Amino acid sequence: MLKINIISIFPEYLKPLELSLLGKAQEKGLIEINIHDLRKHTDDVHHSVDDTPYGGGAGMVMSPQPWGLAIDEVSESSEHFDLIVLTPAGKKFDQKMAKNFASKNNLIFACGRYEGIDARVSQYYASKSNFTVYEVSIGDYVLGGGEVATMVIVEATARLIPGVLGNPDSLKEESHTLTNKDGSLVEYPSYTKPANWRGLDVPAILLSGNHGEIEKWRIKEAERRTQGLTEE
Ligand code: JBK
Repeated sequence: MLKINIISIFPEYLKPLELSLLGKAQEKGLIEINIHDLRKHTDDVHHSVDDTPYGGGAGMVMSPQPWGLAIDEVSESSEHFDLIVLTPAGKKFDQKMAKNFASKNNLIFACGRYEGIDARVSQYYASKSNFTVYEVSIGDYVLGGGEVATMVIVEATARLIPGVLGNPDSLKEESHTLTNKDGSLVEYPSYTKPANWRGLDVPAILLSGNHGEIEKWRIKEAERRTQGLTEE
């Protein structure tokens, strides 16, 4: 079973992970998600989690001590842990990374805020033999912190675990029709009833019953769409 621990200063931000698909997966015992408040691991009266950067500059940096205590607490067992640190400077998240995470037993997500987490946190856990550390970004834009990025990665990862999706055929489809030669996701246009809606017809080929021709048409349309997205 995949155990996911998420550490954040805004644990309530991650509540949506208890709903719908992922909530059901937890009820079924397919995954376990535990959300932790970083501030529980502060000792000062103000529960501060950040400080000014050495070397000067704008913004604040998250202190290593609470992160160390929080990560130690969720990794007490002798198992292997994959620590995922969300940062705009990380490696870009993709479907291949989701498949890798879905094959793991213990994921820990560290959601940074401010200007990031003291670099020694990644350095320290990367040096431990029972840890693999990944610095990951979901894209080149500025977020308030790693919480939403964590939700994206958890959703993309959990749905790849057998039994999480109601219909396992939707995973199969993705592995051929919806992936082009670069490994990018592509999707053909979909239609359902009625066959004519506000004067617009469903392409006749889809009503022909010729499955070979339908498949060819879908691949052609998917490729056309992918080009439309990449050309700008
Ligand atoms: C961004 O994962 N990210 O992409 C991310 C995490 C934390 C802050 C950010 O601005 N982009």
